[in-house]
Amino acid sequence: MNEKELLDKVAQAIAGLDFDGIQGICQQALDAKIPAYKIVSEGMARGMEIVGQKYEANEYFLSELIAAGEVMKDGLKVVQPYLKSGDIKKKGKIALGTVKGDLHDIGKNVVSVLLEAAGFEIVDLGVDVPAEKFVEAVKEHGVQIIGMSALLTITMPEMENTIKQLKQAGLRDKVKVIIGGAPITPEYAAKIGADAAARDAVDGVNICKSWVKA
Ligand code: B12
Repeated sequence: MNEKELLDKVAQAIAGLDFDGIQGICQQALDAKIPAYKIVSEGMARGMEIVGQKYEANEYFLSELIAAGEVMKDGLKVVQPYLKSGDIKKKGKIALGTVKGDLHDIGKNVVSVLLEAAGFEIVDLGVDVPAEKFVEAVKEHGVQIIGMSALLTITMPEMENTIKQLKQAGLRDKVKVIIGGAPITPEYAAKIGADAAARDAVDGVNICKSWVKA
């Protein structure tokens, strides 16, 4: 099986809720020397996207969504040890959270795994995170980057609110702000004064890496 077929198999194992098969397939992909990073970003994340589409098409319901998340966690147990970055020095600290009113965290968690693999230290603020908590993270943890996720159009304004509060606290110049989630566009990022919008997790990781290069 070639790389694409193996990555498809990983995606299908997640989309098909294959609890028994996922770890074996991940191991097979690792044995075939596919980078762990790719297994997560092009296999698992793709699988979760398919699950999202099935949910929207009423083929899957909440129980399947939860099950898919568990299958992904099982797969990560096999892949995660290989994700550990070679650098001992951490690249930087990032506070990640899903904004207030929004409970979607599957995408944020994929981003978190990949950022960690890229050498970043993650302060995961969880879901339903009010603006003040992001501000606190900058003060208390000295994070250099804030990553906000929103999947609902009605919670997108919370991103703008967070940026406003960062400005009010005099902290806006101390951090870079990246936003992501299905409804997020570069135009929206520019409008609310964020530094960047990520198309997907890999794009987000590359943007964060470019910020800490100097
Ligand atoms: C799973 C899901 C849920 C699950 C969430 C479980 C969980 N723990 O996350 C449950 C069932 C709980 C749920 C609830 C609701 N949901 Co919902 N949900 C989805 C669904 C099907 C998939 C989302 C997903 O996980 N995708 C897979 C991940 C991997 O993709 P992703 O999130 O886009 O993330 C990627 C990128 O966007 C990016 N990214 C994301 N965040 C960030 C952040 C940073 C910093 C960076 C760099 C990158 C990044 O990287 C990720 C990987 O590449 C979507 C539809 C869809 N197809 O998107 C609807 C969807 C988002 N939900 C929707 C709605 C309406 C709701 C509810 C209001 C439903 C209801 N009536 O109760 C509630 C709201 C609950 C709340 N307050 O948040 C709507 C939103 C409509 C809108 N435009 O606002 C959608 C679009 C479905 C639809 N078409 O109607 N939902």
